[in-house]
Amino acid sequence: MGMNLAEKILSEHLTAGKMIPGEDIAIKIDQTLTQDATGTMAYLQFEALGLKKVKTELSVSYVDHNMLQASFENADDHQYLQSVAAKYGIYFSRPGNGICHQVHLERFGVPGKTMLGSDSHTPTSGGIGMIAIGAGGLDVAVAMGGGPFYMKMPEIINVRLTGKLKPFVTAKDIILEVLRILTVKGGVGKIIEYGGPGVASLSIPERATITNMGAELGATTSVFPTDERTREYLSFQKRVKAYRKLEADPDARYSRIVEIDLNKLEPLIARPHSPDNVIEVRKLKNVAVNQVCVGSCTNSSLSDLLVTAKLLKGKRVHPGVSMTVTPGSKQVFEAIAASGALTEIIAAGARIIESACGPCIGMGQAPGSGGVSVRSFNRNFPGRSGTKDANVYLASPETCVAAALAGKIADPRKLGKYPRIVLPKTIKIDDSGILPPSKTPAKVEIKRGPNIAPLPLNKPMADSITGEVLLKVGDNITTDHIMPAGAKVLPLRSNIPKISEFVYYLVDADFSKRAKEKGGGFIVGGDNYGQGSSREHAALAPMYLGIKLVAVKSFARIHLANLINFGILPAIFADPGDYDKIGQGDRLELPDIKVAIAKKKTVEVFNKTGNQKYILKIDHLTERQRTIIIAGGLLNYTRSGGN
Ligand code: MIC
Ligand code: SF4
Repeated sequence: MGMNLAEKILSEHLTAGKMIPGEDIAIKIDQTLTQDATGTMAYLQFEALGLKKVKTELSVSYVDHNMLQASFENADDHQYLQSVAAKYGIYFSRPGNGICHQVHLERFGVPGKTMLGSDSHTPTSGGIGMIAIGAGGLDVAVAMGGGPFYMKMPEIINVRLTGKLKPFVTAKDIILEVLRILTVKGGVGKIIEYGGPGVASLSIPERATITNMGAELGATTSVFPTDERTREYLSFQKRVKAYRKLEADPDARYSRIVEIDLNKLEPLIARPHSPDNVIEVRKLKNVAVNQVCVGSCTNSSLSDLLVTAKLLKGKRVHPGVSMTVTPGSKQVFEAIAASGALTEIIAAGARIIESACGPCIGMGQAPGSGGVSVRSFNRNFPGRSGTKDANVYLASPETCVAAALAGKIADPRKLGKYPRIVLPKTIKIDDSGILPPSKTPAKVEIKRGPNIAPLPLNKPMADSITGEVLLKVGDNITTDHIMPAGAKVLPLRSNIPKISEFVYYLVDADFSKRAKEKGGGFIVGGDNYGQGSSREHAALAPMYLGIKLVAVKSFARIHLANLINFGILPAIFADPGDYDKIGQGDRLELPDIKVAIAKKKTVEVFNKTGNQKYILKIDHLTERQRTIIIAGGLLNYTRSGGN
């Protein structure tokens, strides 16, 4: 029987287990990527491993998130990251060089390789045929140390593309359609493998837009086959040697096939506050818009910005709209400057932002109160823009421009003839924004500013635990709810005691105070708990506050792994109906929990307040994960000789 593409790449990297969906496997990791907001923790953890050098083929440390330097914290962290990279054999992409995923695709992605990145949009490089997976910083630190990455073998879903996109219908509309079909939890435990005759018509940046937003499906990763378009892209990047032809065998099998006829697609838009809340743009009438943002790791490639410029050319942004444009990388920035496209964007009245995540993560450009923002980004979770009551819509750059010009959500097909974009034949390749590691690492001193607080460690699991339900939340809780980002909180990423004050603060401003007063406790949640980002701070900071158990109906993949890594027991209601019986403030008792974690498939919970008993499942935990939780997290486990 033939293999699909994901199986082929995974089998080349398999170090343990059988590739049967749901079975535990371990894979060798060739490349790692970190960004600054998760990187400081990842490198503190790497340092704690006591190694001289990374053991991967390639590791890159990017600075793209914490770019506003309103005070000393971010600049201090950048210096720390630069010195760590120089010392431990890691390439360092300087602030200003671009958004990690865009730069990685351009300069480092290699078809057929595996990558682990401390950012949930790491699968962007799946556009070039990599198996690129997002994970918590600690997992990435372990991978840099040469350790394999453990996961459950995902099911492989095939999205079969046929036909060709019509003018003004884009790659963004393809992934929005996939989100409409599969929803934000439809990809959990799955790899999305694209195929079919429609693939050939998509450029690499277009494929990367699609694999990037596979993160919004909750998927482990997404991957495209490679072909002549891949070769062209690599040759454009003067890296044609990295090309390798990769495709599924003709008789490959998939757990499900989703067919999308590109001819039938039309411009789509995700409404507040979820990327799967998708509707046709034409159906939204009279939605006035205050802000439009083009950029982010999902839509900031050269062609995205060239089309933005062409559509804006000679026109003016509506007086009621503030429009921002963010080039994804220094390469894109220089190219739009050289071609004159930048001038057209500026002339139309858009505001230009440096190559970074920027508004996507609430690092500036928060909309006004109650504001409507249309963005070419990938997430529109509540509060993420920096404004609690803002309404964020997600759409293609083309739809963004239509909104910017009309002052309201508008069908881009009304903009006239689709402009012809001609990419330059060659592009200036200048890697001066990427610093190679030092040739004399022994001489490099690590620079640690006062913003970097020591890493807190958890205690081993007690024999029995009691505590209060400190918070009860609903379905699809995102890590942006648990550990908000934004310009105020992000600079505290290297300081767990300080950042822990913001846990759940947009949901319940007293949460952190209450957790401290009660000496920790439990969290109860619904389905798809912890979707969204890879930030391990959403587990690490609750751990610091004494959270011992998170009981939910189901988990998102990366957050589940992060809870385990920090020694918090992630348990699932055996009877989802029990969720309704538990109330916030209830006192729970989990007797003999340590023995149960070590040996059983379930744990018993006694609700002292409601006088009830519930059963929580823990059979999703592997033996290794159980030992990690009992040890009080992966760092304790590794220190005591576990691997
Ligand atoms: C995001 O898009 O939410 C982030 C910010 O890039 C996160 C990482 C982080 O929180 O630092 C992600 O996607 O993993
Ligand atoms: Fe940055 Fe936004 Fe991409 Fe996250 S989703 S890496 S914040 S651009």
